Amino acid sequence: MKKWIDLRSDTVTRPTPAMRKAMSEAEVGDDVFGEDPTVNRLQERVAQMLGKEAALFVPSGTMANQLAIKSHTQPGDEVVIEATSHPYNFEGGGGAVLSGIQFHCLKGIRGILDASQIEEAIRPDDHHFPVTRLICLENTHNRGGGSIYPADKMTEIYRLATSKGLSVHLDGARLWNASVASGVSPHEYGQWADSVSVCLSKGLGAPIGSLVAGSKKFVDRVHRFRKMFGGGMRQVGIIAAAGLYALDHHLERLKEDHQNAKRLAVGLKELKGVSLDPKHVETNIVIFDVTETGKTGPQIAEAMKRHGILIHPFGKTQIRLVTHLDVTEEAVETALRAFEEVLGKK
Ligand code: TLP
Repeated sequence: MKKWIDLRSDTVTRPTPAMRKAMSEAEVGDDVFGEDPTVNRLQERVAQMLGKEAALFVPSGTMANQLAIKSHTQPGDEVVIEATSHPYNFEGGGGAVLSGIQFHCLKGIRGILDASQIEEAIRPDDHHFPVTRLICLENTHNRGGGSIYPADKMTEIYRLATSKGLSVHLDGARLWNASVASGVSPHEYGQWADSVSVCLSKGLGAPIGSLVAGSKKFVDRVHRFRKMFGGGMRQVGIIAAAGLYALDHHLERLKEDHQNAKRLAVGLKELKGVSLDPKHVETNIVIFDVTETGKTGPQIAEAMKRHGILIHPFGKTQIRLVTHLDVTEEAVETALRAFEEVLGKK
């Protein structure tokens, strides 16, 4: 099998031999009956890490977000969200189909919103308008280039939500990256949201799995909808074990991914037609503009593939690179040399 350097996403990691061993040794039971001890351990651990009463294991980040939206809202409600967010753009229109909600999109700076923008978007109490019910935030922000939500902004938004009787859901698919990079603990981030979804299958390197955390009452509602959406799984401790292993062994190392992303950004900046500011690279995602290279994103991706490197074009003008467990420092240097051959130096 060809050994690619795969920078398309941090979802492409393969479980390490030690992770596979932990999976094969997992104690399991029927989780639909609540009898899988490994799943229960993972749920308790993540709830505790996020400072929440409970957490529920679900198959994907998309299901985690959609369950949270469903559990917070009624059909016809409005959900305030950033225009480039994952739930609005990359979840197949699930908000409309599964919850019957409409999104009210606001343009952020690299995905980050300000409380004042949200305040303006909250609908007045008038029968003409939909009811504003929920605010969704994303930390780190994927399309924003792995940007970190500043703690003071999250505090302000949560204060605003509380004063207006709204709930806040945090899409924390990469909250681990935000936490390791900022030094703000998942517990602290958890205080500024009523519900939090986290993923084990991205930077942490587990093959499958996300969790939704919140109050006991909220998670009970999520549980009911998980059944309805067909997300109840049986001897799933075999997967939860990978998540527990990842929390023990792969959390602190995220710093290496952040250093590698920074190195990529600094190197790319020197290449012809590339436009990016390395100081915007805060975690493991690098997004850059290629308009001035004279080539499109897909053309560059094709050329890089010939060098054994996989990258993700965002339309014609942008490229996203994501560092992860399976991308070494050496692989970063190899990728930079290939980019230099494809694009040339400034
Ligand atoms: N993001 C994937 C793609 O869907 C774009 C990726 O490669 O980055 N929230 C955020 C912020 C995400 O980035 C993702 C996955 C999800 C939710 C959904 O997670 P999954 O893929 O487990 O459904």
